[in-house]
Amino acid sequence: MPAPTDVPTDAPELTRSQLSGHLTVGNPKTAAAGLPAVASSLKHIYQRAGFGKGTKALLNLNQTGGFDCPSCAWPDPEDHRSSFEFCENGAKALASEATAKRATPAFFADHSLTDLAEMSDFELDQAGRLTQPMVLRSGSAHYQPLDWQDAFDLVARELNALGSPDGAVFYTSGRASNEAAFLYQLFVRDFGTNNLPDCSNMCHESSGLAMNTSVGVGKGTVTLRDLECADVIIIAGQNPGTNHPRMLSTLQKAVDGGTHIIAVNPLREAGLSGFMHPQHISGAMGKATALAKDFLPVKANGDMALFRGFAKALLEAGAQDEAFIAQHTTGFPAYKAQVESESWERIESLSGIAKSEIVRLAEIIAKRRKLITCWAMGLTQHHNAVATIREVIRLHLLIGAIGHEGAGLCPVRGHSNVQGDRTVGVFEKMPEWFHASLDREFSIKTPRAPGYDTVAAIQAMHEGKVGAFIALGGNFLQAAPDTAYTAEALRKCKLTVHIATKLNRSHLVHGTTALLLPCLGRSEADLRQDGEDQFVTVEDSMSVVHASHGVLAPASEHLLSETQIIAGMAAATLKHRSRIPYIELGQDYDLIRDHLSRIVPGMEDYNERVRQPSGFYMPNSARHLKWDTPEGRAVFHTDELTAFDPGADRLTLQTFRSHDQFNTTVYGPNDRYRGIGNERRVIFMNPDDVKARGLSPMQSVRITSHWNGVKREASPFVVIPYEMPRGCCAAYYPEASPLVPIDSMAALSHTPTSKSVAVTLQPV
Ligand SMILES: Nc1nc2c(c(=O)[nH]1)N[C@H]1C(S)=C(S)[C@@H](COP(=O)(O)OP(=O)(O)OC[C@H]3O[C@@H](n4cnc5c(=O)[nH]c(N)nc54)[C@H](O)[C@@H]3O)O[C@H]1N2
Ligand SMILES: Nc1nc2c(c(=O)[nH]1)N[C@H]1C(S)=C(S)[C@@H](COP(=O)(O)OP(=O)(O)OC[C@H]3O[C@@H](n4cnc5c(=O)[nH]c(N)nc54)[C@H](O)[C@@H]3O)O[C@H]1N2
Ligand SMILES: [Mo]
Repeated sequence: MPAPTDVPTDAPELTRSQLSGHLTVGNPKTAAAGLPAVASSLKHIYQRAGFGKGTKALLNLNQTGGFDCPSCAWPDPEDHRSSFEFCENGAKALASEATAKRATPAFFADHSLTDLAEMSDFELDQAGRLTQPMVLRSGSAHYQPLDWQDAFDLVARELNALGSPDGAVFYTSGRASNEAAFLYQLFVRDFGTNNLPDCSNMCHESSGLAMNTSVGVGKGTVTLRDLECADVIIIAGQNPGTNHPRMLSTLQKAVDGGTHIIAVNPLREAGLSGFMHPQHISGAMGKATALAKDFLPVKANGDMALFRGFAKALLEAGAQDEAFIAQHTTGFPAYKAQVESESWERIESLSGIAKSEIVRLAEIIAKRRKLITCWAMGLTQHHNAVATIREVIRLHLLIGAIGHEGAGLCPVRGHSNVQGDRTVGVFEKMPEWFHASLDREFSIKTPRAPGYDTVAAIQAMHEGKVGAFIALGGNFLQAAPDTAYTAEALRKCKLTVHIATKLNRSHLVHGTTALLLPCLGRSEADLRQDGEDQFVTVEDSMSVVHASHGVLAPASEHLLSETQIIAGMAAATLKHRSRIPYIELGQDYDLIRDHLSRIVPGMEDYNERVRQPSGFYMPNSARHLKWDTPEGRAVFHTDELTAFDPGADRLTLQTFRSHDQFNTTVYGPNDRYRGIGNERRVIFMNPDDVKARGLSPMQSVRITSHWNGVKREASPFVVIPYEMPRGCCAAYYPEASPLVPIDSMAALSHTPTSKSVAVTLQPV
């Protein structure tokens, strides 16, 4: 792979964001939600969608018979939904989809590609919902409207002109429904490739891999009910107040019932400290429930050391569950020896947490064995992510904290249906049983060679091996690492296609020809050709599959559902080469669910069971103490203890989310809980690191990242002193994504190391 050169990689046309000049800095909050969250929800929804539509939208959000929230994947309570079962950030996601603004053909006639490239990501999103299929032809300065059939024929021509089906890449973002995702992967495999990278490759891939190889399932093993009755909940590398706000009401219930919460995070995030339930009088009045009893300010990537410390303390106290270990696991003696030979000095220095603290908390864990660990991107996006998560799993195996009520593993998923997309086949390397099932069901022969994951896809595009890039949702350019490198990669394609609801920067950094195919959002009514209303299904972070019924009027009469768009592309591309009736499947989702009920174990009688008000639960072998590993047991792997070392005089940068964004969609310029107003180009640093570098608060700096001898730069960012361990710093994604090296990936999972970037700073 040709290495990127040491040029300023933050090319202005790729980010278009400058300092606002209006930055305000206040004290970080010590509790999340409360009335400001209610006020913010209502403001977003009524300003963007209008009063009538906004009210209808909110009353149907996460209700039985309504639609699933398009924001995060946190589950809905089964028995006690309030009529406002949503959070501030769910309301923002919905407001963004239900906006009254439209990016019509007239908008594109008024704005050339060059004009659009001048806009910020926020402004692009503010253009509103896409209304018609649009094409950017080679040499043209504008996107122009075209008919749906012409769009499908264009895709078909380009795909069929490729030398090999492997010359096409089909990306998926985790918002696609089970029905759309299933039809998509069916088309892709029928066409002849497994090139199905998805956002999961950048997200929880490390969790799936660690769990599959240790306990034989790639998903969480707990339910909401388990969380409510756990003795101890560890929340590591996750910021629920912003990214999974509905989790806070579950945590509040747990705390009310006596659960001890331990937060593990370099930053004291507001949602970890306290919660003001906006639907309870005391919460709305500003009275917070304290959530985490203990807060461990771990060093960046110090988690593996911390969890090994817990294991060491438990072993030293003889607190392991010998019966569980003997009956259910393999590999324990080697792991035990490894832990015993690890020194406390090294554990303390890598984690940044004192032995006395680790031992004190290990005693609490040992006494009260119902342990659940929740984690997200703070654990998955590091070089040693798989080993770190396996260390978490080993702690659970050591004390038998899995497979019984109130105990287990809880990777908190991101996108609302990212888990379901995997279940139904969006994966570049699905297991053989899935291929065999597909082949049997449709009398086809799907290819078996693994396809490209996200990073491999970008590298292949860069090498000129990819002619067509198709995206089912998402914002590939801004979500991927190494923005400039990814932009070069996309520009080498002959065709780039985006199935999308709203305009984003990936639509402006395009192949020779580009298509925008506008689809219905999840909140919108989806009618069959016979006029009957139909619904889609999704799977939440705790493996509950349920229906989602759109209720709002579609943003434009020209929109098709994602499933119909996929069917149109498939039928035009494969014509008589395939016997699969794509158009029929795209019209009637019950037919797709019938196929799924015969293909995916656990989805039997799908159509019937998903019509039950709360849906149904997908089976989870580890939850029932069945170990679907080659060893037939839960596995203690021996992973060497490591922590990222950025090098002398460098800091470890993490790229994370503000309170005002959903991934690459920026809702606004504020980060209320961290006290930041009107600016996204900030870098949070320990005050002593600011001083030691001769910098001062509010000063503008250029950030340079260092990897394999290559430098990448992004500028300017304003220095904000903030409480965190020395050696760490943090900036928002996607502004800081140009700094994440394409070839810096987690071992085994290939997840870009968005939370472990070695950086230096220079004043500008
Ligand atoms: N409103 C909103 N909701 C969202 C999203 C959104 O953008 N906006 N995104 C969705 C998606 S796709 C996902 S994957 C999730 C993401 O949810 P999170 O994983 O919560 O997202 P991040 O903002 O990346 O936050 C990572 C957290 O980990 C901490 N952290 C960083 N490095 C380390 C480390 O080395 N160790 C430890 N222990 N902690 C560390 C950070 O300080 C931060 O609190 O949220 C989903 N929900
Ligand atoms: N530096 C850095 N990079 C990261 C991360 C990080 O923490 N740091 N996090 C990573 C993670 S966890 C993830 S999951 C990825 C996210 O990567 P993606 O999923 O690719 O990105 P999103 O920003 O969620 O995609 C937003 C776009 O989706 C489209 N969209 C919205 N709703 C719909 C819909 O219903 N249907 C369709 N077809 N399109 C729709 C809109 O056009 C919108 O602009 O980013 C990753 N990138
Ligand atoms: Mo994610």
